[in-house]
Amino acid sequence: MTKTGAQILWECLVREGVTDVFGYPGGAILPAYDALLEYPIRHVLVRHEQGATHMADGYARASGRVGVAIATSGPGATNMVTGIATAMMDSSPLVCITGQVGSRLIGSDAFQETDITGVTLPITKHNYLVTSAEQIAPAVREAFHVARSGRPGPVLLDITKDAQQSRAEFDWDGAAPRRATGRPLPPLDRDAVERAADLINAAERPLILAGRGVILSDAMSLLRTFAEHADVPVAMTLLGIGGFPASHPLNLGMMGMHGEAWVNAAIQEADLLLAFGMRFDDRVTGNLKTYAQGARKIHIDIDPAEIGKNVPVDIGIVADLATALDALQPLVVHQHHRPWRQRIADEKRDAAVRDIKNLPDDGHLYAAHVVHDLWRVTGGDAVIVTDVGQHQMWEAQYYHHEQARSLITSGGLGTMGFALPAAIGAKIARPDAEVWAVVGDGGFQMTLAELATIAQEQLAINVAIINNGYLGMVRQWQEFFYEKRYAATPLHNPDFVKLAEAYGLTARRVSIRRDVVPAVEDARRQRGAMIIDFQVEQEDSVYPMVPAGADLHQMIRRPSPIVETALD
Ligand SMILES: Cc1cc2nc3c(=O)[nH]c(=O)nc-3n(C[C@H](O)[C@H](O)[C@H](O)COP(=O)(O)OP(=O)(O)OC[C@H]3O[C@@H](n4cnc5c(N)ncnc54)[C@H](O)[C@@H]3O)c2cc1C
Ligand SMILES: Cc1ncc(C[n+]2csc(CCOP(=O)(O)OP(=O)(O)O)c2C)c(N)n1
Ligand SMILES: [Mg+2]
Repeated sequence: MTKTGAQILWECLVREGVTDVFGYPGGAILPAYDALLEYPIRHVLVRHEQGATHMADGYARASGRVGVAIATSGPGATNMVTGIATAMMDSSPLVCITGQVGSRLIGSDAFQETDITGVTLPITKHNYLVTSAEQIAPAVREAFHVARSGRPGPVLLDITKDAQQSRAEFDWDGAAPRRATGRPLPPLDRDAVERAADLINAAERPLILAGRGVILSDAMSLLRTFAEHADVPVAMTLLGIGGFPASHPLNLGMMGMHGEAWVNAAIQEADLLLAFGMRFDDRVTGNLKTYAQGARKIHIDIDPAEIGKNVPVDIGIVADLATALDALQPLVVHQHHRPWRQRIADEKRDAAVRDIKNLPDDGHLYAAHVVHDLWRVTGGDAVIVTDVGQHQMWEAQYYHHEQARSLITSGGLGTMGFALPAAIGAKIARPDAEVWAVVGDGGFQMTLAELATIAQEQLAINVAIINNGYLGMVRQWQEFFYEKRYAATPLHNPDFVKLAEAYGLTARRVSIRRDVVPAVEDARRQRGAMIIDFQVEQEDSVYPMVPAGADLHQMIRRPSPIVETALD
């Protein structure tokens, strides 16, 4: 039976298990939109195509399924670029579908023509220009395969208008991906696994560096068994948070630029680092020349390009983490590292004195208090989607995540504007989850048009705006490294409560500490969305901090005793 290319597109999406897509229509994708009405797929109409890609990304990160975004050619497609690059940096599986001008018009500067496969070449795992209806089914099937296999990532399908309109034979089975896509994984290197076990068994000060690969590999319980068996403390990257329960006695917290001081000290003192599904980002290592000089290093990663890329390692194992841990576990002896764990615990004590959440209520509202109370009230079980900046780091420090996929944040690209749309995607993927967007006053304004999407779709998403009146993270750099010359960082904000109300959403303002818990509880009781404008201390900074490129152990610590307000 023949179908139009547009029908084949949706038919394939349904068969790939797609139930929700995020998009925005226009001329070159109109045939696909027309056919959409015949298929059981929920289409979420966004307010900007960047929002569609972040929603698809939030959907993928929250659920592990492939997220789908759809847009027209030209400006619709280019508006997707930031979202695609965001997904690429954090290995998020997306299929982005764009309409393209008619195949005979390609190259003629036709209306709304952009070479989007050219534009997105470096920021997609793979992309396709599809110019006939016959090519659609094989391209869609391969796109899904590529997006979700190996190290996941975004794939773009650019489909010409005539390919959507013309008819072709639909053959699902005949369209199965044929050629081996990407480099197939080599067989597990058993010799390397044995050598790794020897190093682990001999180590006195071992440390696990758990990254996003733990979550992508679904290796949470294997990691836990391994860490307990070998008695190895676990530090996490920003994107690894949730891969190991925060309340577990072996959990140390986050490493890196804004990681915990005792974690970075432990990395510098360790005699063995076990890097599991993390890529030694520069926010994680600081100065590479002085990074963990006394430690042997074992790196397990699914992507061979990551082994030895930034940090030379003694043993590199290219494998899915779960497979590698399965093989490693029986070779590792059960042991205890009490003196090592005690050493780290001693370091922790000093940090507690400097911890702002222990400051008695002095009338000021600190962002750390807001996040800490949000964690207490939600019991650590909410899905928190953060934007980028100081609030993102305070969330990582003060919200203690027990579950994988419960922190969704843009790590590699650090895309402001990510949180609000990504929270929409997360809520649609997991309607029963409690979803909070924790956003800065700056980043919120980059994509706040999606409040209309929340209202139209009647989504019960709570939004905590950490409103410090500044592009806070940049202000902090100006304070520390540019002599407090606050060029272009103070923000004159609109009334966020009135703004949310204009979208038909419930909103309130909180500016003192004792109002935080009632506001969070109220938001949880509400049936719909709630936007809370938390007016926090304006000139607080995120501590500790490793200045970019500095040695990991040379952190700027919060001045102790803690006294730092805008009034001082
Ligand atoms: C303002 C700001 C500040 C930041 N500060 C910090 C900080 O202080 N500390 C910090 O940690 N980060 C920080 N980041 C985030 C940082 O930039 C990186 O995004 C983050 O460190 C990357 O973590 P990752 O390597 O675990 O994840 P990814 O970058 O997602 O890498 C995952 C790795 O796992 C591998 N992998 C994927 N699937 C599998 C599998 N199945 N099996 C095995 N391996 C797999 C991949 O190949 C990849 O190498 C900050 C970001 C921002 C925006
Ligand atoms: C799209 C984009 N533009 C610029 C930046 C650089 N940047 C990183 S953090 C930050 C400030 C964020 O301010 P805000 O959203 O108010 O959050 P805060 O740091 O105050 O918590 C800026 C401008 C970025 N990460 N993303
Ligand atoms: Mg701000």
